[in-house]
Amino acid sequence: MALGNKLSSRFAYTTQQELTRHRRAITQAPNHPLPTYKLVVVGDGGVGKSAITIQFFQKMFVADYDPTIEDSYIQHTCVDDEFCVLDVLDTAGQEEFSAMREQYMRKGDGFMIVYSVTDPNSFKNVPNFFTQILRVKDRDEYPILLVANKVDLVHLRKISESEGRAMANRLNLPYMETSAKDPPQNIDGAFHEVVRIIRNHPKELSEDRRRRRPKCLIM
Ligand SMILES: Nc1nc2c(ncn2[C@@H]2O[C@H](COP(=O)(O)OP(=O)(O)OP(=O)(O)O)[C@@H](O)[C@H]2O)c(=O)[nH]1
Ligand SMILES: [Mg+2]
Repeated sequence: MALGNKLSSRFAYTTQQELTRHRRAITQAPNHPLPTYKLVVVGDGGVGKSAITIQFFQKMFVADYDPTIEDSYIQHTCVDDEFCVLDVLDTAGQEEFSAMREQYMRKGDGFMIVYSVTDPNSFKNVPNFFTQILRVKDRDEYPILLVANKVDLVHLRKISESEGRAMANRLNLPYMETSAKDPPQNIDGAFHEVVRIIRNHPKELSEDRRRRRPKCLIM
């Protein structure tokens, strides 16, 4: 038992060190060739933002509901034969944390607006998230994917695919249906699609990157 504890703490320490080194390597090396995409997952509380994110990063379904304050995940990934670093921010949907929204919206290169097909209120709130992102970014369009989650709950479904697509058309957004429950549906597909959408918006991305890059002062 004692040995087991010792071993696990040593391994945890080694893993933490490796993780820190790894994070530095992928986020701080100035000439690192891999592009980093910051994705922000937004939407009402309980729609499945954390379940989607954890299914993508850890390949497991979290059945319990534990409201998020803010969690972030980072990982190399390959989209259409090109490697990149995905840095995903899983945000709080609960109203009590809504004051933090503008702050995390400023950080995103691309967004997923998630609603649950079993929750009409979360669907009604989609335009609010959409307009808030555009306002914070001061743009009239931005890389955003509309995600209709929990499509496995066929008998509890209240928002049909055609209603979802009509909303996406109205806001001029691409649309995907997902389920985070095993077997997952379209989870990798949704994250990869946001990367594609960002890649197709080179101007927005390069402007944001330029703003974040430290300036070099020549004396
Ligand atoms: N059947 C089913 N349940 C899901 C799915 N996605 C999430 N859930 C469940 O819905 C509940 C809420 O999911 P979360 O991922 O915690 O929701 P959230 O959007 O992160 O909520 P906040 O952190 O409060 O904003 C949990 O019990 C999940 O297991 C899904 O695709 N299908
Ligand atoms: Mg959550």
